[in-house]
Amino acid sequence: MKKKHIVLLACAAALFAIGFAWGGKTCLAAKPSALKVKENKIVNASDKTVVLKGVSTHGIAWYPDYVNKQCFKSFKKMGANTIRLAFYSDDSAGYDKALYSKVDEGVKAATDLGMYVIIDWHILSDGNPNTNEKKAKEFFTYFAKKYAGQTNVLYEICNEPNGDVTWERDIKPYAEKMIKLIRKYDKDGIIIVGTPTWSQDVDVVADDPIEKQKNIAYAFHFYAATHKEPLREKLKKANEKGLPVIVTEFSICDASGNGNIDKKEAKKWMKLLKKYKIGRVAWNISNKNETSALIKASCKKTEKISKKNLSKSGKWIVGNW
Ligand code: IDC
Repeated sequence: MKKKHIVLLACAAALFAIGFAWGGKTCLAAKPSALKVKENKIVNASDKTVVLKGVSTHGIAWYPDYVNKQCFKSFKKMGANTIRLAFYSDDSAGYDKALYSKVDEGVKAATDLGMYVIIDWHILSDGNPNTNEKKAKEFFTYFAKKYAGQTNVLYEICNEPNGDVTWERDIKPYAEKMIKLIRKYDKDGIIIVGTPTWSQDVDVVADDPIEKQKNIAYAFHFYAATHKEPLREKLKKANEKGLPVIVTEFSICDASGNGNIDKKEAKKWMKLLKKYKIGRVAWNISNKNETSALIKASCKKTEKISKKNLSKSGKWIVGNW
C-alpha cells in the first residue's frame, strides 16, 4: 500500500471514530439511563449517583398550555433533567380523567428531550391518600401499563398526605397497595412515596420503611421561607438512617406558594441537598401571580422561555440549584 493510501485510510478511520463517538453521545442524550435506588441514593446502571434536578408543572387542569416540548426544553437549557407532571386527584382541585392525555403529552415531550419525568398523583385537599384510592388505582393502572419499560418514567403515588393521617395506619398500607399494582406492569420504575405532614416527616418513615420492595424512594417537600432548621433536622435524620429521599417539590417562598422569598434559608437548603446529592424539583411552571410561579406574571409565553422571563424565585432557583 502506498503511503498516500495509508494516510487516507487513517483519516477515514479517524472520521469514522469521531462520528461514532458523536453518535453515541447523541444517543445517550436522547435516552436517560435507567435509574434504581441503591442504599439512600438514586443511581444509574453503573451505580453512579444521579441527581434529579427539575421543575414541576402547576396543576395541569389549570395550566395545561405549559405542558409542551418547547417549554420543557427551555428549562432543560437552564439545567433541568426532570419534569414533574402534577395531576390533582380531588374533584374540587380539577381532577378530570380527560386530562390523562395531557400527562401522555407531557411524558412524550420530556422523553423526546431525554429528560426524566415524574407522574405525580397530586393529593392535597384530599389529605388521606385512601380517600381517592379507587381513582388512584385507575390512574396508575393506565400509566404503569403504558410506560412499563420506559426507563425515564417515575411514579409519585401521593403528593402530600396531610390532616388526620398517619404513616402506619394510612400511608404505608396505601403505598403497599399501589406498589403492588404498579409492579404488575412496571417491574423496575422508581416509585416515590409521599410522607406524613405534607411530605415532611421522612424521619418517621425512616424508622419504618417499606420492606421487600426495590426502587422505592420517599418524597420530601420544603418551602424555604416557612421550613427551616427543624425540617432540615428531619432530613438529616432520615439520611443518616439510610432513607432514599427525593425533593419532588420545593420553593424559596412560604408554604402557601406565595409571600416573601428567603434566600438565606434557601442557600442553606441547597447546601444540604448538594452535600447529600438529593434530587430537587421546583414548584411551579406557570405565570400565576404568586411567588412560587417560576415565570413572571407579565410573561405570556408558554414556550421558548428564557431566563429573563423568569420570576424572582425562578431566577434564583435556576441560578442556584
Ligand atoms: C398551590 C399553588 C396554588 C394553588 C394551591 C391549591 O401554588 O396556586 O392555588 O396549590 O391547589 C404544596 C402543594 C402544592 C401547592 C404549594 C403551594 O403540593 O399543590 O400549590 N404547596 O401552596 N405543598 C406545599 C406548598
